[in-house]
This record gives sequence, structure tokens and C-alpha cells, in this order.
Amino acid sequence: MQIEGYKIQEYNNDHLKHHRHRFEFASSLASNIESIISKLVDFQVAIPSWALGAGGTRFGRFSGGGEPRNLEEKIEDVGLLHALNGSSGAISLHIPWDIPDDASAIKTLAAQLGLRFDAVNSNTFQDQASQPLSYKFGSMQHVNKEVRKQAIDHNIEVIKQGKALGSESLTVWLSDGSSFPGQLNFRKAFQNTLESLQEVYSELPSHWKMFVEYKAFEPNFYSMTVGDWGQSLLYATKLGRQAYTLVDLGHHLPNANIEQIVSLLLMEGKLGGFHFNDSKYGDDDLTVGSIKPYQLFLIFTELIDGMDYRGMNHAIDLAWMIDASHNIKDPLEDLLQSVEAILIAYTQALLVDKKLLEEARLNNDVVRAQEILQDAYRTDVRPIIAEARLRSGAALNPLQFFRQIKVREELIKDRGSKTVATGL
Ligand code: RM4
Ligand code: MN
Ligand code: MN
Repeated sequence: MQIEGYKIQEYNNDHLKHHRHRFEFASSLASNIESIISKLVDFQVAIPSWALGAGGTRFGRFSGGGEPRNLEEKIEDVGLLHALNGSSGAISLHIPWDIPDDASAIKTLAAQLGLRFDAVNSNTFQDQASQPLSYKFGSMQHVNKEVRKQAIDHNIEVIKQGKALGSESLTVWLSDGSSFPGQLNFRKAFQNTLESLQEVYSELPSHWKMFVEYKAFEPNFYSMTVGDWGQSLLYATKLGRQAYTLVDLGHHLPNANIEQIVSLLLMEGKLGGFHFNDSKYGDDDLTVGSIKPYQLFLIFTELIDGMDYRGMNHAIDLAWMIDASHNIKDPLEDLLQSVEAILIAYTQALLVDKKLLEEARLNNDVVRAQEILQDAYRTDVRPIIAEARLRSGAALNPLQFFRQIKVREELIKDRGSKTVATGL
């Protein structure tokens, strides 16, 4: 399914008057409204190929129908999102869930829909039917060199696939670790992992980045070999200039101060990528902004501050990606909500008066500092984001339009109600 541009225009025209009214008020709240809008137009969030079907939990999976049956249909779905919101112009693939049969045809299809390929993701956390050795006791940390080699070779293969698609980064998330005390020699597990990562790193094209993603627990519940940002930073530093830490919002112990982590990683020039989701307990992979929108705003405030301090381009110098897996919502609706939540937090963070905030800090005026932040956070920036969408030819309200033209119903008609996408 593809949405014709004129239909979006018609829809926007029907809602233009109402929008103009709201936008006029919202734009009066910001002195730099044009610069904010152009930043919003540029800002793109990559959609993970594994989020286009219903996610499962260990207790089951409930497909809503019309799920993409192959990579082409996944790309088609991301194309739909991008047509609707103008901010989902990239896709991140997980190998081997999404191996392209014909890379150049896939590349052409993506380009037609205005999409590029973001980081490619390797997978050594599951055993594939065709693979000779098991990752039950880890992959890059494994005590058996042959298993480590298999994991290294897989990552090199993923780089190869990514090169064919025009991707420029590799994300390595390892489930390696241990579930019981005594199971693992921590030092040896670290060394093995580092050496394995080094072998992969040496195969990276010179313009590529490697992201080392950490996670505090799950599937291992006693130790994780890349368990926190300190460990990730250690690997990334030892690997070299092309290696970076990747922060996934759901991968921390409860109540971790993620905004501080982000700030320090940026200070060190070692923050490379970001996985957005939300959670209440663990790696819940819920819709971005559905549980802790204030935390998301605080994180964005540090992201912008740190990026501006280093003269980085918000739109392209970090890899922005959603990493969520929803088990009860329509995956496309959920992704529209997630992208919107990201843009809201980003815009609010752009509204923070940094000069006044710094002044308040220098005067130890704690109350004033809080007021400045919350002033920005409590601004309804949605009309500003809608304006950015209007200017990029996307829908004023993507979710409403999605329902109005019955996208899911169309997809079910095309693909059937029993389809199940590859992924989690
Ligand atoms: C992990 C991690 C990775 C993602 C997999 C599917 O928890 O977040 O980034 O690729 O899940
Ligand atoms: Mn992740
Ligand atoms: Mn995760």
C-alpha cells in the first residue's frame, strides 16, 4: 500500500484552519521558531525492522493481522510511516531476521520511498537452525574459540550485508553473561569479548561506526558482559575511534540517571547511538514517552546541550532509532506515537533557555533552574511539530489520518489476517 500525496494534502486542507490557529499561539512562545522548525524537518528516527509486527512476550504473541511477510513489505510499512509523519526516513535491519535476497532491488525500493538504511544489527543471542555451534553459554565471550569465531564471522557477514545496502554502522548487542555466581570468569569473559570485538572492528570500512550496546540484565540474570555504560565505554575506548557506546533507554537498572550518562558520554565524544523506548520495570519496550515523558525531556535536554557543545549536527551525528516491541497495539500506530513523543521531547528541549539556566546554576538558584526546565516541558509544542510536518508534505495528524484512511484494514486485505513478521 502507498499513500498518494494528494490525499494527504486534502486531509491537511480540511484541518488547516484549526492548525493555523494553534500554531500561531505556539509560535509566539518561541523566539527561534523558524530554526526549530527546520531542525524538526531534518530530524529522522530510524524504524527497526523487528517492530513492524506484534512483539511477543514469553507467554505468547498476538498478531493483529496484516503484518509484513517479508523484507519488501517491512520497507513498505516504514515508507507508510514516513509518508505520514515525514520523520521516519530510515530503517534498521536485524540480520538474520531480514537478509535481503537482492540487495540492489531492496536499496532501490527503499530509495523510492525516501528511506535510507541505518545501523545493521547482528544477532548472536539466538541459535539459528543452520548454525553449527550454540550460543547457549554466550557468543563473543564463549570459552570455546570456535563459538567465538562463529560469532565474529556472523558480524563480519552483517557488515557485508550492510555495505551492499549503503548502511554505515553496525550495532552489536550481546546477550552474553552468566545467570549464576561462579559460572563465569569475569576477566576472561571481558578479554574474550574484547578480542572478538577487535576482530570485527578490524573489518569495518573506514567511514563506518561500531556501536556497543549495553544492557543491565536479561537474558542473563547474574552478570552481563556488556552490562552498563562503563563497560561499554571501556570496550569502545579500547577498540578505537570508530567505536561508540549505544544507549538503549530500557537497559538500565531502575531509576538510573540516564541524562547524566548521556551527558558524560557526549563529553567524551563516545556516544554514538540511541535506542528509544519506555519502561516501568525493566526492558519493557513500551511506546516512547508513554510512562516517563519528563525523563525523556531531561535526556533530550542533555543530548542537545552536549551535541551543541561539541558542534554536532542533531540530525545526523548520532544514530537515532526506536527499539520497541509492542504486544497489544497496532505496531504502526505505536510507532507513530513513539516518533511523535520523540519529536515532542526534542522540541521542548530546544525551547530550554540555556543562557538563563546557566545563570541560575552560577547563582545556585535551584528553584529558578527547575522553573526554567519545567517552563519548556509544560509547553504544548504539538502545533510546532505539525507545522514541520505540513512543510515536509506529511500529515498534520498522522495517527488520525492513518485511522481515517483505514491503513490497517487495507494491509489486512492485501496480506491477510494471519501473517506473522520475523522479529521478536
Ligand atoms: C535487545 C536490544 C537490541 C535489540 C534486540 C532485539 O534487548 O535492545 O538492541 O536489537 O533486543
Ligand atoms: Mn536496543
Ligand atoms: Mn532491549
